Amino acid sequence: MPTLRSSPPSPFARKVIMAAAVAGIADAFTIVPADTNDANDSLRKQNPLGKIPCLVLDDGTAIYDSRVIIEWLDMQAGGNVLIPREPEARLRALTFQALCDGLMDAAVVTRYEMVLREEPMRSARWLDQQAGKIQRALQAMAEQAPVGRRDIASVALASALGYLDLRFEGRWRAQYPGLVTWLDRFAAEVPAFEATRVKSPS
Ligand SMILES: N[C@@H](CCC(=O)N[C@@H](CS)C(=O)NCC(=O)O)C(=O)O
Repeated sequence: MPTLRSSPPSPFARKVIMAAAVAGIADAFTIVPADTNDANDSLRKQNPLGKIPCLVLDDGTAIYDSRVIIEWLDMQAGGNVLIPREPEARLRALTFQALCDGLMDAAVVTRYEMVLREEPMRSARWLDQQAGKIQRALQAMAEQAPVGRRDIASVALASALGYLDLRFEGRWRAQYPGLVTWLDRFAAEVPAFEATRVKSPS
């Protein structure tokens, strides 16, 4: 049985776990927790970048990053499930996923800067640059939020907004009521969203 090296707060891991559920193949892998800060964790042998999520197949082949794991899931589900086959829809969904991943990247490095560096060591310029990415991405998400079928675009959007709720106290909500409505609907339709929500963040 393939294993997913992962950790609950990771928005990229959550995206993969929700995508498996949306594709109807939640049992495609079992989850094996990984500690990205532990040099002795086998994760660094599986993924030289030491990042999660990382999917390890039965023959030991490691698949990363999350976008490639999504490709794998789509193949397992028979194709055209998470990633539309029709070229225009495919590029739109993948670009939207890149937008959501980019927001998550900016939010994750902001979190690292705040947690790992003492206040005087933090770079206000760097943090501003990340905040700008998050703001512009939210604006684009509000304008282009996916409608209709649940594919990687909607799963990625739910992961991104969920991470802002987890680490940034949901401050996005006041400015983007349309996205709040969108996320409420996603949560109602996709039980994996609530099932993967971190209840008591550390
Ligand atoms: N592009 C990667 C990003 C993954 C990522 O940034 N994962 C974070 C956790 S959310 C991580 O492993 N950080 C540990 C590190 O960078 O050493 C993906 O899509 O999987």
